[in-house]
Amino acid sequence: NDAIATSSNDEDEDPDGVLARASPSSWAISTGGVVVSPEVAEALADGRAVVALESTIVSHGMPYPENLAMAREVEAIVRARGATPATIAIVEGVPRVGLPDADLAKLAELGPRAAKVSRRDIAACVAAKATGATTVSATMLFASRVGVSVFVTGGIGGVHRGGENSMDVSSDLTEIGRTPVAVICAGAKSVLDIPKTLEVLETHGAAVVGYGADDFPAFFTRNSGCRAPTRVDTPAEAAALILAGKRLGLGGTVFGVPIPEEDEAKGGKVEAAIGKALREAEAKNVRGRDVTPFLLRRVRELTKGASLESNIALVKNNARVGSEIALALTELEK
Ligand code: PSU
Ligand code: MN
Repeated sequence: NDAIATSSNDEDEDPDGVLARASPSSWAISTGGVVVSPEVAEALADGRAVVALESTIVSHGMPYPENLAMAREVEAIVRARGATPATIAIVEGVPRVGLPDADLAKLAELGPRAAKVSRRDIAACVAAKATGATTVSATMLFASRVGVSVFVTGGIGGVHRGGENSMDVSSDLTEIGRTPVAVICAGAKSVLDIPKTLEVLETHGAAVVGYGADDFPAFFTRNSGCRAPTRVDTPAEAAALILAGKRLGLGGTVFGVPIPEEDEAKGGKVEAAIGKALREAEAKNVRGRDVTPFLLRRVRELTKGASLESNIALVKNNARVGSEIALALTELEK
């Protein structure tokens, strides 16, 4: 990969001193100031499968210590399938692709005290030398910069209910339209307006695919009542679609993988919690980037942790599917 120059500790190669801050010593660095771990850099150089992972799901999406256990398990699932995990975050102002475990643990412990960084917030976080967890949009951007094409997470952001008035539309949607990375997720939560989310994805030219499903899934439930425009059923089919988009210079793709049946939220319990959480957010006037973390936390509390179990189960499932898709893509790109 031409974008990545392997580091030596030569001062001329590192005029900004990024490498000096980026211990351990043998880091590789891309031209854009994005630091790639040696494990990920080697996998990319060898044309092996790499799976990007986000960090806002760790800091803001789940409580400590379940968040750390989930992040480590997901990395282990990716490795067990023969791919290389690349967790992405900004650590003391340095965007990192492939996070040392100590940094992952620190982000998990910081939780919502870490900055939540979407595309909009990247420059400010880097300039302040701050530590921030990357959302789907910022994670896609850094993955794409270093040549990682497949990214696994839980759910994407979308158009919030009432978004036609508040204009609260996640930057995840515009990012999927413009950045050539495949996002493997369980769809969008019904805290969001799913039909409007699909409309905005279309507006931005984002490819939307049901994976083994006709519907675009609704995170806790397998069906949203909204059909995905495309369906694939195998990793090879998914990889062929990703490759076609890459070759034509198109934007990204979102694959909606339904939550496994045995982990699906049952009996309307989560739906009731979502309704209550939405009313509370309205009453408390929660706005902007605080909305999604607030809703996730309240749904978890109101379901007494049942939503957290489903959430962890679906992320692990996405890691298995995403690894298979990444492996299939490397086969096609050989
Ligand atoms: N949905 C989840 N879990 C999450 C998020 C969304 O089920 O952790 C996070 C992701 O990082 C996503 C971000 O990119 O929230 C979207 O935030 P916003 O709605 O503020 O754009
Ligand atoms: Mn928002």
